[in-house]
Amino acid sequence: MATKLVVSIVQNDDAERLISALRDEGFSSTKISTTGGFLRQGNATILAGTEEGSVHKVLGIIQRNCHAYTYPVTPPSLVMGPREPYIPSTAESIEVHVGGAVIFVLDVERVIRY
Ligand code: 2BA
Repeated sequence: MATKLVVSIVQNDDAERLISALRDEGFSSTKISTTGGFLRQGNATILAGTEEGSVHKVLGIIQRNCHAYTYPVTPPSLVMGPREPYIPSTAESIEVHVGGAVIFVLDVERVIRY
């Protein structure tokens, strides 16, 4: 059966619980500490290699253990204008919705262990 790699980007607070839940269901995983390109906040990327037939189980575990949240972002209070800096009218904080998990399922060509 084909092997798949489930790459899930989750928030740090959910990562340990997710790894434990995967282990409890018999799935190996690797956690990488990563940083979101938009918010520039730390998050976690979990790699889980598994048989194609088990991908739905892995996705279910991720769904049950990862939660969406909103992150307040305050735009810069002073913005450079064409002539001089100015304070934008939307200086109050806005909320960015993040996750629960962003998941990519990849085909794996070969698995090699030395
Ligand atoms: P960040 O890049 O820090 O993005 C955090 C949240 O900010 C995103 O949540 C999304 O709601 C918002 N956002 C991202 N880029 C935006 C933009 N150009 N304009 C407006 N809002 C934007 P999620 O979509 O749930 O993504 C959570 C994290 O998953 C991301 O953190 C990033 O680390 C990763 N991610 C999401 N999509 C990705 C992709 N296509 N490729 C690689 N990593 C991705």
